[in-house]
Parts: sequence; C-alpha cells; structure tokens
Amino acid sequence: MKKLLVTQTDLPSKTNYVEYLDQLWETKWITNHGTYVSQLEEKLQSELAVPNVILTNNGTSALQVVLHSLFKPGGEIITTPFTFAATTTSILWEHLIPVFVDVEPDTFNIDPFKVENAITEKTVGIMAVHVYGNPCNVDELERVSNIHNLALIYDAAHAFSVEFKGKPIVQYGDYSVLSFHATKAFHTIEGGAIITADAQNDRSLRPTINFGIVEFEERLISAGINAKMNEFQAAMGLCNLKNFDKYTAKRKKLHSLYVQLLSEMPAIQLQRSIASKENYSYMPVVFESKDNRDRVEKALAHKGIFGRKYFYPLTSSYQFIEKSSKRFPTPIAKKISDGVLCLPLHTAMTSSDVKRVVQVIKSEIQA
Ligand code: T4K
Repeated sequence: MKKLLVTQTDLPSKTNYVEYLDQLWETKWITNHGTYVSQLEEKLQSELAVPNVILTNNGTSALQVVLHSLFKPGGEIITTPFTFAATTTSILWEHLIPVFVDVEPDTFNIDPFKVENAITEKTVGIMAVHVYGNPCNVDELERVSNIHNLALIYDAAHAFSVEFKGKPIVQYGDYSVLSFHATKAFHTIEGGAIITADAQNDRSLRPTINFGIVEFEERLISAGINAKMNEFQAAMGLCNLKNFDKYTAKRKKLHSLYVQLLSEMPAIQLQRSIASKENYSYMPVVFESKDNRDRVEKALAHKGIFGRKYFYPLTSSYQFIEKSSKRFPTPIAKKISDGVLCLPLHTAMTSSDVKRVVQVIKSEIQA
C-alpha cells in the first residue's frame, strides 16, 4: 500500500546541488550574505517583480523582525485565528497583543469588515494571512489600513508566486513575509523572505537581520538579531527555482482532479480561490462537522493516507494565548477549523492516488 503524506519535499537533482556546493568548498564562504544569497535575492526580485527581497533563515524570524521594527510592545495587532501557530506566536513574542477577528466563510481569510469594527486607539497594525496561498481581500484591507493609518503586514508563508488580478500577491501591503520551509512549494530547506516596496523600510530592516550591524562590525545601529539565510539554503533555492514551474504544473493537474471529483460531494466545502495565479500547494476540504472530519481522517489513515488538520484548533483557543489576547467572536473560523482536513498533494502523486483518496472519503461519507 503506497503511503501518502500531506506533502513531500521536492529536491533538485543531487548533481545540480553538488555543483553549487563545489564552489562553497572552494571559497569557504558559507554564510553572512554570500554570493548565493545575493543571487537568490536578485532572482526572486525579478521573479516577483519587487524592488526588495530580504532573505532570512526562516519565515517565523522574518515575521518577528518585521513586527519588531514597526511596533513598540503593548500595541494591538488585528489578526486571524485560522492560521499556523507562527503567525500568532510571533505577535506574542514581540510583546504585542493579538486581536482575533473572524474570517470570510468562502475564502477562509480574515474579513476586512470585522477588522474595521475591531479597531481602537490601541490598534497599531493588521496581520493578515493568505491562507493556503489564497489571496486576502487585499483591496478592502488596504482601504481600512489607509483610512486608519495602520501598518498592513501579510503573512504570505503559503503564497510564493501567487498573483491577484495579474499582480504578484507580495506587492500588496507594507510588508509580506514568505516561508521557504521544506514543506512549501518553493523551499530553501528552511528559509523565508521579507518583501517591502519601500526602499527606506528595506534599508532599515537589513541590519536588523544581521545583529544591527551596518556595513562594518564597528557600526552597530540597533539591537538586531541573527536571522540570516546561509549559502547552503540559498543554493538549494537557486536549484529549486529552476524546477518550480514544472512542479507547479504537476500539482495543478492533481489539484484540478481533486476539485473535479470533490465538487460532486455536497457534504464537502472547498475553499473559493480568488487568485489569478495559484501555486496549488494545499488541498483543504471542510467537512460539515468535527465528527465527520475526524472519522474521515481516521479512515484515510487506515489506508495509509495521512492528511493534516491545518489549521486546527484555532490559535486563539490555546489557554496561554487566550490570556494574552483579545478576541471577537469567530464562529466562522471555528466551523472551518473544526471541519478542515488538508489532503495529500505533492509532485510524487499520480491521478490514481487522487482517485484513491477521494474514493475513501466518498465511502466514509456515505457509510
Ligand atoms: N505562517 C504560516 C501561515 C505558516 O504556515 C508557517 C509555517 C509560518 C508562518 C512559519 O514559517 P517557517 O518559520 O516554518 O518558515 C509545517 C512546517 O514546519 C511549517 O513551515 C508550516 N508553516 C506548517 C503549516 O507546516 P508540520 O509540523 O506540519 O511539518 P511536518 O514536519 O509534520 O511535515 C509535514 C509533512 O511534510 C510530512 O508528513 C512529510 C513532509 N516533509 C516534511 C519535512 C520536514 C518532507 O517531505 N520533508 C521534510 O523535510 O509544520
């Protein structure tokens, strides 16, 4: 029985990666903004049509660096509870207060109108998430953030190469943060990036990921941290970038088949995508109840198929987070989180694998 995991890391050919490593063995320059990090930054700038890309050691530190640079402790950040832990914990880590509001029932992303209703004089920013790479309602969020003069940060961990209205999604907002973790459609083993269109923001953030140093060791301008990407990570990124379109096309085919087969099943809700270009990295389905979801998850596991409950429970529901946050009612997020299961989707799968997964779900729902 072929085991199917929620995802499986794509690796480049070993030969190609080793070609890059050869140079590292020669120069012995393996971190601290080496050649490969510079090359990858340039390539991503052109790929994403943005003026500035700051590569980091992971997506979480990228979120922390952005929050740290923008806000003083104690400020309120309006955010979504339907996300991975890192979105919420990075807010807490910077001694800021998450204010949870509900999501839209069809896109699963933060509802801009709920954001607007939650704004107080303590609000300093908005942290929205393009969940599963599906763009947020960026136009409305921009309107709200402009009117109220709030910083708008996108956790775009899932959204590499995604476009909205023909424009790369990372061009929206004041900052976007990408994750290049091994489980992502494009990865650098571990890694992340901060994207900002504002050259001044870019200049002030670069030292922050390097201890606060500008140019020379003697010039420390702030209390920074070490969040740099290293050369092995960047080399992996350079290799993976070459295969990205090929692999995306493969996932698209599998994703389309899932959508076609699952759309016939009224007991299942699919996310409504509003992207003009998707990256097909997740296949979330929402069952009518937690019981149904758990039953299907078990039946799939019994057949060697391991989906994941991204994102259950809501981050707002953990006791330690409850105590340090503010919460508006989030019944829609709760319903989605209780019913959600991300099905296996990766390039090592075939159409028959997809049919097999759907068949198990079908039998279980009808049982
Ligand atoms: N914001 C959002 C919205 C995020 O989703 C994330 C991360 C972040 C921020 C933070 O970004 P980073 O700091 O991570 O860059 C995974 C990832 O660790 C995490 O990056 C990701 N989101 C989250 C949604 O999922 P796990 O605990 O589910 O991963 P794990 O180890 O159980 O792996 C899942 C499957 O992936 C495995 O069953 C097999 C496959 N896999 C995994 C690894 C690690 C591989 O094939 N190879 C591998 O090396 O968290």
